[in-house]
Amino acid sequence: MIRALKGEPVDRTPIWLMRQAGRYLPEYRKTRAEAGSFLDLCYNPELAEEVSLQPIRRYGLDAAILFSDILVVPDALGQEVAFKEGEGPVLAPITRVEQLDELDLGGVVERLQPVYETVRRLKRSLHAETALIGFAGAPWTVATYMVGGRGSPDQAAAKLWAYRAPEAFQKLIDLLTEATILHLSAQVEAGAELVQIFDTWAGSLPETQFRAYSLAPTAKIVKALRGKFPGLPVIGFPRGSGALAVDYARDTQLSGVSLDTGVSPAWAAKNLQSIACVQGNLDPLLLVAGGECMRSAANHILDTLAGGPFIFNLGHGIVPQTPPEHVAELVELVRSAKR
Ligand code: 1CP
Repeated sequence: MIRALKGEPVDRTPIWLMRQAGRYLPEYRKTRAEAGSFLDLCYNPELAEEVSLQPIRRYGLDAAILFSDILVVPDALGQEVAFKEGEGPVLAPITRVEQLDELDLGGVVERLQPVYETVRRLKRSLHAETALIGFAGAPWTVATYMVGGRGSPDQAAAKLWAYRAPEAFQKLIDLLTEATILHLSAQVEAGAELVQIFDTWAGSLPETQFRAYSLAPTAKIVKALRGKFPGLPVIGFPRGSGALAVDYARDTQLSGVSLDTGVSPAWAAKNLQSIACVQGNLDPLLLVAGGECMRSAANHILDTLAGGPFIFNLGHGIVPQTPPEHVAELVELVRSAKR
Protein backbone atom coordinates (compact mmCIF):
# COMPACT_ATOMS: atom_id res chain seq x y z
CA MET A 1 0.00 0.00 0.00
CA ILE A 2 2.80 2.43 0.86
CA ARG A 3 4.58 1.56 -2.39
CA ALA A 4 1.40 2.24 -4.38
CA LEU A 5 1.08 5.63 -2.68
CA LYS A 6 4.66 6.46 -3.62
CA GLY A 7 3.98 5.52 -7.25
CA GLU A 8 6.34 2.52 -7.06
CA PRO A 9 5.55 -0.82 -8.75
CA VAL A 10 3.56 -3.38 -6.72
CA ASP A 11 3.07 -7.11 -7.32
CA ARG A 12 -0.66 -7.01 -6.56
CA THR A 13 -3.36 -4.43 -5.96
CA PRO A 14 -3.58 -3.37 -2.31
CA ILE A 15 -7.04 -3.33 -0.73
CA TRP A 16 -8.68 -1.93 2.40
CA LEU A 17 -12.25 -0.69 2.89
CA MET A 18 -13.55 2.51 4.43
CA ARG A 19 -15.44 1.67 7.67
CA GLN A 20 -14.02 -1.84 7.54
CA ALA A 21 -14.54 -2.05 11.31
CA GLY A 22 -18.17 -1.58 12.26
CA ARG A 23 -21.67 -2.79 12.74
CA TYR A 24 -21.76 -5.28 9.81
CA LEU A 25 -19.38 -7.50 11.85
CA PRO A 26 -20.93 -9.55 14.70
CA GLU A 27 -17.65 -9.38 16.63
CA TYR A 28 -17.78 -5.55 16.43
CA ARG A 29 -21.33 -5.49 17.81
CA LYS A 30 -20.20 -7.68 20.69
CA THR A 31 -17.21 -5.46 21.63
CA ARG A 32 -19.34 -2.34 21.11
CA ALA A 33 -21.91 -3.68 23.61
CA GLU A 34 -19.14 -4.30 26.17
CA ALA A 35 -17.70 -0.81 25.75
CA GLY A 36 -20.74 1.25 26.74
CA SER A 37 -21.19 4.31 24.52
CA PHE A 38 -19.60 4.76 21.11
CA LEU A 39 -17.22 7.42 22.50
CA ASP A 40 -16.30 5.07 25.38
CA LEU A 41 -15.19 2.60 22.71
CA CYS A 42 -13.17 5.29 20.88
CA TYR A 43 -11.38 6.20 24.14
CA ASN A 44 -10.72 2.63 25.31
CA PRO A 45 -7.33 1.69 23.79
CA GLU A 46 -7.71 -2.03 24.44
CA LEU A 47 -11.18 -2.31 22.86
CA ALA A 48 -10.45 0.19 20.08
CA GLU A 49 -7.38 -1.88 19.17
CA GLU A 50 -9.51 -5.01 19.18
CA VAL A 51 -12.13 -3.60 16.75
CA SER A 52 -9.41 -2.20 14.45
CA LEU A 53 -7.92 -5.69 14.23
CA GLN A 54 -11.21 -7.59 13.68
CA PRO A 55 -11.42 -6.98 9.89
CA ILE A 56 -7.68 -7.74 9.53
CA ARG A 57 -8.13 -11.12 11.22
CA ARG A 58 -11.10 -11.99 9.03
CA TYR A 59 -9.87 -10.78 5.65
CA GLY A 60 -6.11 -10.08 5.85
CA LEU A 61 -6.58 -6.61 4.37
CA ASP A 62 -3.48 -4.61 3.43
CA ALA A 63 -4.15 -1.85 5.93
CA ALA A 64 -5.72 -1.40 9.35
CA ILE A 65 -7.37 1.93 10.11
CA LEU A 66 -7.29 3.28 13.63
CA PHE A 67 -10.73 2.88 15.22
CA SER A 68 -11.88 6.35 16.23
CA ASP A 69 -14.14 9.04 14.74
CA ILE A 70 -13.71 12.40 13.08
CA LEU A 71 -15.77 13.98 15.90
CA VAL A 72 -13.21 13.26 18.64
CA VAL A 73 -11.60 16.55 17.58
CA PRO A 74 -14.59 18.78 18.52
CA ASP A 75 -14.94 16.66 21.67
CA ALA A 76 -11.29 17.31 22.55
CA LEU A 77 -11.73 21.02 21.79
CA GLY A 78 -14.36 21.07 24.54
CA GLN A 79 -17.58 21.09 22.49
CA GLU A 80 -20.30 18.80 23.83
CA VAL A 81 -20.45 15.69 21.59
CA ALA A 82 -22.64 12.60 22.04
CA PHE A 83 -23.53 9.66 19.83
CA LYS A 84 -27.20 8.81 20.30
CA GLU A 85 -28.36 5.28 19.51
CA GLY A 86 -30.10 5.24 16.14
CA GLU A 87 -29.58 9.00 15.68
CA GLY A 88 -25.87 9.44 15.04
CA PRO A 89 -23.77 12.29 16.41
CA VAL A 90 -25.37 15.16 18.33
CA LEU A 91 -23.31 18.25 19.26
CA ALA A 92 -24.15 21.47 21.13
CA PRO A 93 -24.06 23.68 18.00
CA ILE A 94 -21.65 26.58 17.60
CA THR A 95 -23.56 29.48 16.10
CA ARG A 96 -21.66 32.62 17.27
CA VAL A 97 -18.06 33.55 16.68
CA GLU A 98 -17.58 34.30 20.42
CA GLN A 99 -18.10 30.59 21.14
CA LEU A 100 -14.85 29.85 19.33
CA ASP A 101 -12.96 31.50 22.22
CA GLU A 102 -14.25 28.76 24.51
CA LEU A 103 -12.62 26.03 22.42
CA ASP A 104 -9.29 24.83 23.79
CA LEU A 105 -6.80 24.06 21.01
CA GLY A 106 -3.97 23.62 23.54
CA GLY A 107 -5.76 20.71 25.23
CA VAL A 108 -6.43 18.63 22.11
CA VAL A 109 -3.39 16.35 22.16
CA GLU A 110 -3.63 15.76 25.89
CA ARG A 111 -7.32 14.86 25.76
CA LEU A 112 -6.78 12.51 22.83
CA GLN A 113 -4.00 10.49 24.53
CA PRO A 114 -6.18 7.33 24.60
CA VAL A 115 -6.42 7.52 20.79
CA TYR A 116 -2.64 7.71 20.42
CA GLU A 117 -2.31 4.79 22.86
CA THR A 118 -4.56 2.78 20.50
CA VAL A 119 -2.19 3.64 17.63
CA ARG A 120 0.84 2.52 19.66
CA ARG A 121 -0.86 -0.77 20.51
CA LEU A 122 -1.84 -1.38 16.89
CA LYS A 123 1.67 -0.65 15.71
CA ARG A 124 2.97 -3.33 18.09
CA SER A 125 0.41 -5.98 17.14
CA LEU A 126 0.23 -5.59 13.34
CA HIS A 127 2.52 -7.49 10.99
CA ALA A 128 4.97 -5.28 9.10
CA GLU A 129 3.08 -5.95 5.81
CA THR A 130 -0.15 -4.43 7.15
CA ALA A 131 -0.05 -0.64 6.88
CA LEU A 132 -1.45 1.38 9.78
CA ILE A 133 -3.69 4.29 8.76
CA GLY A 134 -4.33 7.28 11.00
CA PHE A 135 -7.09 9.71 10.07
CA ALA A 136 -8.98 12.90 10.74
CA GLY A 137 -11.95 14.70 9.26
CA ALA A 138 -11.12 17.63 7.02
CA PRO A 139 -11.82 21.03 8.63
CA TRP A 140 -14.86 21.70 6.41
CA THR A 141 -16.53 18.36 7.14
CA VAL A 142 -15.89 18.60 10.89
CA ALA A 143 -17.19 22.20 10.83
CA THR A 144 -20.50 21.05 9.28
CA TYR A 145 -21.16 18.94 12.40
CA MET A 146 -19.89 21.60 14.83
CA VAL A 147 -22.15 24.28 13.37
CA GLY A 148 -25.16 22.14 12.45
CA GLY A 149 -25.06 20.11 15.67
CA ARG A 150 -25.71 16.90 13.73
CA GLY A 151 -25.42 15.28 10.31
CA SER A 152 -27.60 16.91 7.66
CA PRO A 153 -28.31 16.21 4.00
CA ASP A 154 -27.34 19.72 2.81
CA GLN A 155 -24.90 21.10 5.43
CA ALA A 156 -27.08 24.23 5.36
CA ALA A 157 -26.12 25.63 8.78
CA ALA A 158 -22.38 25.69 8.06
CA LYS A 159 -22.85 26.95 4.51
CA LEU A 160 -25.08 29.81 5.65
CA TRP A 161 -22.55 30.84 8.27
CA ALA A 162 -19.77 30.74 5.64
CA TYR A 163 -21.83 32.86 3.19
CA ARG A 164 -23.08 35.41 5.73
CA ALA A 165 -19.94 35.81 7.84
CA PRO A 166 -16.92 34.50 5.91
CA GLU A 167 -14.38 36.04 8.29
CA ALA A 168 -15.89 34.44 11.37
CA PHE A 169 -16.29 31.12 9.57
CA GLN A 170 -12.65 31.28 8.44
CA LYS A 171 -11.65 31.50 12.13
CA LEU A 172 -13.37 28.16 12.75
CA ILE A 173 -11.69 26.62 9.69
CA ASP A 174 -8.28 27.94 10.82
CA LEU A 175 -8.78 26.58 14.32
CA LEU A 176 -9.75 23.17 12.92
CA THR A 177 -6.77 23.22 10.54
CA GLU A 178 -4.44 23.68 13.52
CA ALA A 179 -6.26 21.03 15.57
CA THR A 180 -6.06 18.57 12.66
CA ILE A 181 -2.32 19.13 12.22
CA LEU A 182 -1.80 18.46 15.95
CA HIS A 183 -4.04 15.38 15.94
CA LEU A 184 -2.53 13.80 12.81
CA SER A 185 1.04 14.58 13.92
CA ALA A 186 0.43 12.83 17.25
CA GLN A 187 -0.93 9.78 15.38
CA VAL A 188 2.17 9.63 13.16
CA GLU A 189 4.43 10.00 16.20
CA ALA A 190 2.53 7.09 17.81
CA GLY A 191 3.10 4.85 14.76
CA ALA A 192 0.62 5.65 11.97
CA GLU A 193 2.43 5.08 8.65
CA LEU A 194 0.06 7.13 6.53
CA VAL A 195 -2.99 9.29 7.16
CA GLN A 196 -6.29 9.89 5.42
CA ILE A 197 -8.23 13.15 5.56
CA PHE A 198 -12.00 12.56 5.17
CA ASP A 199 -13.82 15.45 3.47
CA THR A 200 -17.16 13.69 3.28
CA TRP A 201 -19.15 16.89 2.59
CA ALA A 202 -16.73 18.59 0.16
CA GLY A 203 -19.28 18.13 -2.63
CA SER A 204 -21.84 20.47 -1.12
CA LEU A 205 -19.56 23.49 -1.68
CA PRO A 206 -19.60 25.68 -4.81
CA GLU A 207 -16.18 26.14 -6.44
CA THR A 208 -15.12 29.33 -4.59
CA GLN A 209 -15.93 27.90 -1.17
CA PHE A 210 -14.53 24.48 -2.12
CA ARG A 211 -11.18 26.15 -2.82
CA ALA A 212 -11.30 28.20 0.39
CA TYR A 213 -12.65 25.69 2.92
CA SER A 214 -11.76 22.28 1.49
CA LEU A 215 -8.72 22.56 -0.80
CA ALA A 216 -6.73 25.31 0.99
CA PRO A 217 -6.94 23.89 4.55
CA THR A 218 -6.09 20.40 3.26
CA ALA A 219 -3.06 21.83 1.43
CA LYS A 220 -1.97 23.52 4.69
CA ILE A 221 -2.34 20.29 6.65
CA VAL A 222 -0.31 18.29 4.09
CA LYS A 223 2.42 20.94 4.05
CA ALA A 224 2.68 21.06 7.84
CA LEU A 225 2.79 17.26 8.12
CA ARG A 226 5.47 16.91 5.43
CA GLY A 227 7.52 19.59 7.21
CA LYS A 228 7.60 17.33 10.27
CA PHE A 229 7.53 13.94 8.54
CA PRO A 230 9.16 14.21 5.08
CA GLY A 231 7.65 11.82 2.53
CA LEU A 232 4.61 10.97 4.71
CA PRO A 233 1.90 9.44 2.50
CA VAL A 234 -1.37 11.37 2.85
CA ILE A 235 -4.68 10.42 1.18
CA GLY A 236 -7.54 12.89 0.75
CA PHE A 237 -11.21 12.01 0.24
CA PRO A 238 -12.91 15.02 -1.40
CA ARG A 239 -16.27 13.27 -1.68
CA GLY A 240 -18.53 14.69 -4.37
CA SER A 241 -15.98 17.22 -5.68
CA GLY A 242 -16.29 16.06 -9.33
CA ALA A 243 -13.80 17.60 -11.76
CA LEU A 244 -12.42 19.86 -8.98
CA ALA A 245 -10.66 16.74 -7.67
CA VAL A 246 -7.95 17.42 -10.27
CA ASP A 247 -7.00 20.81 -8.78
CA TYR A 248 -7.47 19.33 -5.31
CA ALA A 249 -4.97 16.53 -6.04
CA ARG A 250 -2.44 18.87 -7.64
CA ASP A 251 -2.62 21.86 -5.33
CA THR A 252 -2.64 19.91 -2.05
CA GLN A 253 0.34 17.68 -2.98
CA LEU A 254 -1.55 14.69 -1.62
CA SER A 255 -0.05 11.25 -2.35
CA GLY A 256 -3.46 9.70 -2.91
CA VAL A 257 -6.99 10.75 -3.74
CA SER A 258 -9.91 8.55 -2.68
CA LEU A 259 -12.68 8.54 -5.28
CA ASP A 260 -16.37 8.52 -4.40
CA THR A 261 -18.82 6.18 -6.11
CA GLY A 262 -19.87 8.77 -8.70
CA VAL A 263 -16.41 9.20 -10.28
CA SER A 264 -15.84 7.42 -13.61
CA PRO A 265 -12.78 5.15 -13.30
CA ALA A 266 -11.80 5.96 -16.92
CA TRP A 267 -11.98 9.69 -16.19
CA ALA A 268 -9.82 9.20 -13.08
CA ALA A 269 -7.26 7.13 -15.04
CA LYS A 270 -6.99 9.94 -17.58
CA ASN A 271 -7.13 13.00 -15.33
CA LEU A 272 -5.96 12.02 -11.85
CA GLN A 273 -3.65 9.03 -11.91
CA SER A 274 -0.69 10.98 -13.30
CA ILE A 275 -0.96 13.43 -10.38
CA ALA A 276 -1.66 11.05 -7.48
CA CYS A 277 -2.33 7.45 -6.57
CA VAL A 278 -6.07 6.87 -6.77
CA GLN A 279 -8.16 4.85 -4.33
CA GLY A 280 -11.69 3.57 -4.79
CA ASN A 281 -14.45 3.34 -5.72
CA LEU A 282 -16.86 0.40 -5.62
CA ASP A 283 -20.39 1.38 -4.56
CA PRO A 284 -20.88 0.13 -0.96
CA LEU A 285 -24.35 -1.09 -2.01
CA LEU A 286 -22.77 -3.41 -4.58
CA LEU A 287 -21.07 -5.03 -1.60
CA VAL A 288 -24.52 -5.49 -0.04
CA ALA A 289 -25.96 -6.94 -3.27
CA GLY A 290 -22.94 -9.20 -3.96
CA GLY A 291 -22.95 -11.71 -6.83
CA GLU A 292 -22.35 -10.93 -10.48
CA CYS A 293 -23.13 -7.19 -10.27
CA MET A 294 -20.46 -6.78 -7.58
CA ARG A 295 -17.90 -8.88 -9.46
CA SER A 296 -18.34 -7.14 -12.80
CA ALA A 297 -18.14 -3.65 -11.25
CA ALA A 298 -15.02 -4.60 -9.26
CA ASN A 299 -13.41 -6.07 -12.39
CA HIS A 300 -14.21 -2.93 -14.36
CA ILE A 301 -12.49 -0.78 -11.70
CA LEU A 302 -9.47 -3.11 -11.65
CA ASP A 303 -9.21 -3.23 -15.46
CA THR A 304 -9.35 0.55 -15.68
CA LEU A 305 -7.13 1.61 -12.77
CA ALA A 306 -4.86 -1.22 -11.62
CA GLY A 307 -2.30 -0.52 -14.37
CA GLY A 308 -1.22 2.66 -12.53
CA PRO A 309 -0.85 3.74 -8.90
CA PHE A 310 -4.04 2.35 -7.34
CA ILE A 311 -5.53 1.09 -4.06
CA PHE A 312 -8.81 -0.81 -4.20
CA ASN A 313 -11.49 0.56 -1.86
CA LEU A 314 -15.15 1.56 -1.78
CA GLY A 315 -16.62 4.88 -2.91
CA HIS A 316 -17.80 5.47 0.68
CA GLY A 317 -18.00 3.46 3.92
CA ILE A 318 -19.31 -0.10 4.34
CA VAL A 319 -22.97 -0.02 5.44
CA PRO A 320 -24.26 -2.07 8.41
CA GLN A 321 -26.42 -4.44 6.31
CA THR A 322 -23.37 -5.74 4.37
CA PRO A 323 -23.04 -9.55 4.51
CA PRO A 324 -19.49 -10.31 5.76
CA GLU A 325 -19.17 -13.15 3.18
CA HIS A 326 -19.47 -10.59 0.35
CA VAL A 327 -16.47 -8.74 1.77
CA ALA A 328 -14.48 -12.00 1.78
CA GLU A 329 -15.42 -12.61 -1.85
CA LEU A 330 -14.40 -9.10 -2.89
CA VAL A 331 -11.02 -9.35 -1.15
CA GLU A 332 -10.39 -12.70 -2.85
CA LEU A 333 -11.34 -11.23 -6.25
CA VAL A 334 -8.94 -8.30 -5.87
CA ARG A 335 -6.18 -10.56 -4.49
CA SER A 336 -6.33 -12.93 -7.42
CA ALA A 337 -6.63 -10.25 -10.13
CA LYS A 338 -3.78 -10.28 -12.67
CA ARG A 339 -1.81 -7.03 -12.95
O1 1CP B 1 -22.63 2.78 17.10
C1 1CP B 1 -21.74 2.72 16.24
O2 1CP B 1 -21.05 1.70 16.15
C2 1CP B 1 -21.57 3.95 15.43
C3 1CP B 1 -21.14 3.80 14.00
C4 1CP B 1 -19.82 4.52 13.77
C5 1CP B 1 -18.58 3.90 13.48
C6 1CP B 1 -18.30 2.43 13.34
C7 1CP B 1 -19.58 5.92 13.85
C8 1CP B 1 -20.56 6.97 14.19
N1 1CP B 1 -18.23 6.14 13.61
C9 1CP B 1 -17.58 4.95 13.36
C10 1CP B 1 -16.12 4.76 13.16
C11 1CP B 1 -15.44 5.58 12.14
N2 1CP B 1 -15.89 6.79 11.65
C12 1CP B 1 -14.18 5.30 11.55
C13 1CP B 1 -13.23 4.14 11.91
C14 1CP B 1 -13.67 2.80 11.47
C15 1CP B 1 -13.27 2.29 10.13
O3 1CP B 1 -13.16 3.05 9.15
O4 1CP B 1 -13.10 1.08 10.04
C16 1CP B 1 -13.93 6.32 10.61
C17 1CP B 1 -12.74 6.44 9.68
C18 1CP B 1 -15.00 7.25 10.71
C19 1CP B 1 -15.05 8.50 9.96
C20 1CP B 1 -16.29 9.33 9.95
N3 1CP B 1 -17.16 9.57 10.99
C21 1CP B 1 -16.69 10.13 8.86
C22 1CP B 1 -15.91 10.27 7.56
C23 1CP B 1 -16.07 9.09 6.67
C24 1CP B 1 -17.46 8.83 6.14
O5 1CP B 1 -17.98 7.74 6.40
O6 1CP B 1 -18.01 9.71 5.44
C25 1CP B 1 -17.86 10.81 9.23
C26 1CP B 1 -18.67 11.78 8.38
C27 1CP B 1 -18.15 10.45 10.59
C28 1CP B 1 -19.26 10.96 11.42
C29 1CP B 1 -20.09 9.85 11.94
N4 1CP B 1 -19.71 9.04 12.98
C30 1CP B 1 -20.66 8.07 13.18
C31 1CP B 1 -21.72 8.28 12.23
C32 1CP B 1 -22.98 7.48 12.13
C33 1CP B 1 -21.33 9.38 11.44
C34 1CP B 1 -22.07 9.93 10.23
C35 1CP B 1 -23.16 10.87 10.61
C36 1CP B 1 -23.88 11.41 9.37
O7 1CP B 1 -24.52 10.62 8.68
O8 1CP B 1 -23.76 12.60 9.13
